[in-house]
Amino acid sequence: MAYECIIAEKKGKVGLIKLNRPDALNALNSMLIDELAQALDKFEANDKIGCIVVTGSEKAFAAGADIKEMQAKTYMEAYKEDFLKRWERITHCRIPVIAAVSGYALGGGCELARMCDFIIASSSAVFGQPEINLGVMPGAGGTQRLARSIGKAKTMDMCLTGRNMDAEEAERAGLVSRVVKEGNLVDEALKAGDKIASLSRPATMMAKEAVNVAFETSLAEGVRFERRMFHSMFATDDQKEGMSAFAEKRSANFKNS
Ligand code: DAK
Repeated sequence: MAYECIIAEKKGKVGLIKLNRPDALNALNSMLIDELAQALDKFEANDKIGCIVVTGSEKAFAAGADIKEMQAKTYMEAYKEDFLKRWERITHCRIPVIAAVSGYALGGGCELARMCDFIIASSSAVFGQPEINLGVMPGAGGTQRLARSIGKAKTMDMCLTGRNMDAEEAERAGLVSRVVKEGNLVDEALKAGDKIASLSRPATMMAKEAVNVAFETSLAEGVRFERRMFHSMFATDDQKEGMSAFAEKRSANFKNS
């Protein structure tokens, strides 16, 4: 399917989504967010796809929600149309999603990257929540998800001063899982995606679900949930295959069942 604001393509077992509004530094307008949701729906429904990579351009992952689109909105318009309602679609994706970030990831761009399961950044990546400079505040999880990644001090610093963080600081702070050379970003993210997609799809889905429970519940409840999930894996063919393959010194051939 042809999109206007994104490019979506299959790379083997990985779904690659490129945000594509170069003239606006990939500012996230409603059309882009809708198209992103549609592409996620399609990849998720395809059981041959085991992982999704979301990326932008070298200059910008995304410079935020589209300021020009929202500038003149009234409260009633925003409320009635439930403005920006599809933003969280990515957080409901059950298969793993990697953000591959180069250049600016600001405002909603930083929040969108953080909604993915993990972030691989190029050395040129810049993260920030500059909404305060516009007379507003983060609205897509910046004050909440960011605080869970990098703690109160850095979240307050970013949200209150609007200062940006470079890739090195973002990795040190725990926002980013790894930093790679500029130019290698998409290849490295696809390599990580390929590895995930070569594994048992139910196992990666369950591992993702269990990690996410850590952010919603107490430690005791989370550990109990993890143990029950682990028990349920003995009902899968992939557990039998993975463990037999290890014992027989061969590679596993997972069937996603
Ligand atoms: N929106 C619209 N257009 C943008 C944009 C944005 N966020 N960022 C850049 N552009 C456009 C510029 O207007 C310019 O367009 P033309 O003038 O050429 O037509 C073009 O992209 C190139 O930008 P610059 O000329 O400014 O490029 P520079 O290299 O000089 O500067 C920059 C790059 C990233 C430092 C600068 O563009 C910048 O400061 N951009 C704005 C960054 C920002 O403030 N972002 C936060 C936006 S507010 C919610 C969901 C999401 C949100 C809230 C609620 N819910 C679910 C409730 C999110 C809010 C935000 O993200």
